[in-house]
Amino acid sequence: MEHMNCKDLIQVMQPDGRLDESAVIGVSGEEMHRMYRLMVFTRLWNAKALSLQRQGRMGTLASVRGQEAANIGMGLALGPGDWFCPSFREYGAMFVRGVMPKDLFSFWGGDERGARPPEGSRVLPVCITVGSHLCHAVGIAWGAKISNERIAVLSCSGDGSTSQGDFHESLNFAGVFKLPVVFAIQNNQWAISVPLDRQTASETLSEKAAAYGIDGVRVDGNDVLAVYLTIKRLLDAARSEHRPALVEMVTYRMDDHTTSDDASRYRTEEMVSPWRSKDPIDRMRKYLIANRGWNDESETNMVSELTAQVEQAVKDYEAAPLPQPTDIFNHMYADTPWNLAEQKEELLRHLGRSER
Ligand SMILES: Cc1ncc(C[n+]2csc(CCOP(=O)(O)OP(=O)(O)O)c2C)c(N)n1
Ligand SMILES: [Mg+2]
Repeated sequence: MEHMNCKDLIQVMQPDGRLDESAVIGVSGEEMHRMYRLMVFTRLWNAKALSLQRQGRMGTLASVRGQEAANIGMGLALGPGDWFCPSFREYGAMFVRGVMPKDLFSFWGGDERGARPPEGSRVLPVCITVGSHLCHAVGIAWGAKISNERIAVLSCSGDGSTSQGDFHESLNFAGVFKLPVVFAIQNNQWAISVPLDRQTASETLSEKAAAYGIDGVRVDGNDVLAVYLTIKRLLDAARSEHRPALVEMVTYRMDDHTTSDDASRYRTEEMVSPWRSKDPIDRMRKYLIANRGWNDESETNMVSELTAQVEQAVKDYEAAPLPQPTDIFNHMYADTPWNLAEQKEELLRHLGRSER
């Protein structure tokens, strides 16, 4: 792996479930089952969230279907003291890190309280502003280096983020100051309706690392083991040698950009169908069936157990008292400026007259 060209694709499990066992020494069967379980949970949570949105029980959602391996591989690769800086399509990684499934329903339900990762989880809130959190990741990494804290920071953003100034500034700064940060890119081939070939003229995203003097690695993003092993290695190097890196995870966005989008207006079934056979969950299931004693019964039991967990999260989300309309004035400033205070008062008066 060490001597690979940054454009080469790292893969350890093929789409049919065949595994290069020599590449995964040190990963136990139990860990593989856990990876599979977490990917399935993420898919079930996502399907439920889409359904809630369609029923008017939740707001907009950016579906993660097809990207579960990239999510879970990242989440599991993090060390206990490391920070994770997500954008908006990383629920699986956030769950691994301790973010509650009910809280992400709340977040996409427009409730501010769902935006707060648990204390100590070392996860930043969902970041909708494309690429801006890469600067935060760099800031955390710089702080850790200055205070001699032996941790690494992992950011995750999309292929679209690589066209943002923030991406350039962050990678440049990390390279110059030799910061313990790994920039993971979920290259799902689309930024809403913009395909990758309109995003960049580079052959790969990983090769962009060369411009910043940092390591660039390209990995099969639908291969959970490859993602996990690669990012773990990069985070170890970031932590112990202050060696920043860029890792491109090659995957595919199987659904619309969000529930507000209709991808059939800009992409055809012929474009999507080759990716169906590369599904990250089917791949792991095939391997587990052939090699680790997985069967229909274990599958059924696991799915019903995980479905019950998702249903419980829906109950908890819907049982929470509704947020107040005046919440829109909170959380922005430590001290509310006079004009916002006035507007809040006005809204309260209005609510007093009409709805309450
Ligand atoms: C700074 C900024 N510009 C534009 C948008 C609108 N927007 C939301 S998601 C998105 C595309 C992001 O594509 P990519 O980075 O590939 O991530 P993906 O959605 O594919 O996961 C855009 C343009 C935004 N949220 N922030
Ligand atoms: Mg994208």
